[in-house]
Amino acid sequence: MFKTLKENIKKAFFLFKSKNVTEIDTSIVLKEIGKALIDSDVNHNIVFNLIKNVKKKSIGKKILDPLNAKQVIIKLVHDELVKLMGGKKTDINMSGNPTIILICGLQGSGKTTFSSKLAFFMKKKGKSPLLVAADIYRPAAIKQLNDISKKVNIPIFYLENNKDVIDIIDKSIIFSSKKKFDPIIIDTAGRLSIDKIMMMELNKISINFNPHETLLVADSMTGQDAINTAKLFSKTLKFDGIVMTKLDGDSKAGSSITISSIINKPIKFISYGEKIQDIEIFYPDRIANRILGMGDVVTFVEKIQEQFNESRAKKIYKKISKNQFNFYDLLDQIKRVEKIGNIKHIISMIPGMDKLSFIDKNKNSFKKIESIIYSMTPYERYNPKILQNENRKKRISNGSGNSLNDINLFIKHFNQMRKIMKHINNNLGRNTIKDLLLEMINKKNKK
Ligand SMILES: Nc1nc2c(ncn2[C@@H]2O[C@H](COP(=O)(O)OP(=O)(O)OP(=O)(O)O)[C@@H](O)[C@H]2O)c(=O)[nH]1
Ligand SMILES: [Mg+2]
Repeated sequence: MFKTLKENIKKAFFLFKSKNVTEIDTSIVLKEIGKALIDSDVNHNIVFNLIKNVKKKSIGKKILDPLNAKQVIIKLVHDELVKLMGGKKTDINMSGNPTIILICGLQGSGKTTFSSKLAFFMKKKGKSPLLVAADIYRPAAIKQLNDISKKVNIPIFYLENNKDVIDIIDKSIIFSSKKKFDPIIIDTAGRLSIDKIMMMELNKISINFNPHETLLVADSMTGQDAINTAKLFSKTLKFDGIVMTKLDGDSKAGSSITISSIINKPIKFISYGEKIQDIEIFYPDRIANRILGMGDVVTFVEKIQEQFNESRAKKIYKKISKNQFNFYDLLDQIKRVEKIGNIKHIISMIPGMDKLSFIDKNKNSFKKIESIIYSMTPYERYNPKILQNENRKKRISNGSGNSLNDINLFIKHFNQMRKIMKHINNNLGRNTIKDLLLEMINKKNKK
């Protein structure tokens, strides 16, 4: 997610070379950041304003050396990005009894996939969702929804030969009242472009059932087109929020940064892969952290928490913030992450983790790292520092079947990862990982 943008922003910071950073150096770096944003399909005017604001705010800030300059600029760009992405996360309205959620969007934007993901997401939160197949045009639509939902045991309502959407939805509501399903997620038909028939149908559904939440699904891979489509939709249909899909496709991801400020509607969810669990609530500040290479430890830990117990997750927060993360912890996380799926995505959430070139992102496996850690003694796993010793490294190399060079690289990257985690925790101000971690720990303690 945002891979190219992230890499280009990272490269921009390498331009802070000289020991004494000048205003010209800052301008050069900001220009490159601007280019990176434009390359990812963020609109020129928005980039221009963002850079202008950052420049203005950087004047008078004590910028001494490259490291300090990078921190200042990251913080300022972070704040601008968060603002652009709508500031805070916006919840969906679940106040109905049952709640009706209408999913709409262009053909192929990812409505059916998202509807199932959302149902799965709700189920994990303890709800009993019902999926309604309201795409009456594409013959395979019911089967598609059925196939996905069967795998995860989510009920689906459909009337095979019925071509009256209003009647189908009406009956699905009666059905769900009897069976106590809540929420009802309605997957509608899409069109290649916005046309009268589709908009009339959606409006008819909207007027008849007054959904508690109407979500527009936008394909992030279509870049500016996603924004234009959302603009047109907003002219004829009342919707409450946007879902950006296919964020795993890297190009043009910039549309997700700007769409909500242009349309004036919040992004509520993002979807980023073929797996049913590849869905997240949209948190602007966490996404800004990821774009700026600060990772997103909070979402990472939440993902782990979904799978495992809370006290374990809390321990990890504390270890990261105290710089006590060791090889045991890394191994433990790897085991858990492997079960969660989408390794590439998970890696992007952990600051510095992408540095671990050992991770075989395509095969979804951390086998090499695991073999190295398994060849360490318990004492070594708890005390990463003692692995400076050559004899220990040679023993691990022989034991794990990896070259000494591999062992050295792994240890180097592990130390870099710890340093980055520590650096992030120590050096950045509000709205950063440290605050989020503390906030979450406090919230959990209060419960
Ligand atoms: N990589 C990736 N593919 C996705 C994602 N969401 C959907 N897709 C794929 O995009 C294609 C279209 O997705 P659908 O969910 O069928 O889209 P739709 O909007 O329901 O399409 P229509 O019903 O034809 O209008 C399918 O091949 C999905 O597997 C995503 O987040 N990432
Ligand atoms: Mg569909």
